Amino acid sequence: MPATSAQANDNWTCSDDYTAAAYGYMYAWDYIECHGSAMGYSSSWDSDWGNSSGPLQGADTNRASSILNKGSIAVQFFNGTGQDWGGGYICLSRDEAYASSLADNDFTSGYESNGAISSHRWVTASKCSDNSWAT
Ligand SMILES: [Ca+2]
Repeated sequence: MPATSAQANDNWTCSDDYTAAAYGYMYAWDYIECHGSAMGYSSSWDSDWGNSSGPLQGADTNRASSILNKGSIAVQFFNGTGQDWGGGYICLSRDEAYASSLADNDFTSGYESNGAISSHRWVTASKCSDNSWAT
């Protein structure tokens, strides 16, 4: 685990983080259960969590263990990078709100999504209808 500035008062649950989250944003944490400070958050998209531009950068790629959606539509998270938005993905709908442990969720390609997300974008729910979450 990389060193983080985890907040002492942060509980091992995503529900309080969801309450505190800003409307219109998705968040990602390197710990499960939305623990500590979010490593990144975004109201837009980012086609590469490992480059030096956009809301998620550098060491953020291949690191997320929990994610949260407080936007108005679904968030699609990809194993790969690039604006072709290809390859395996997972989706987090508005109603699902958060996934507390990505270890329980595989990309559509079959690979485990925990520690493997590298990009994201917002999409309508119909583009993400084939995902069910084990929270
Ligand atoms: Ca980026």
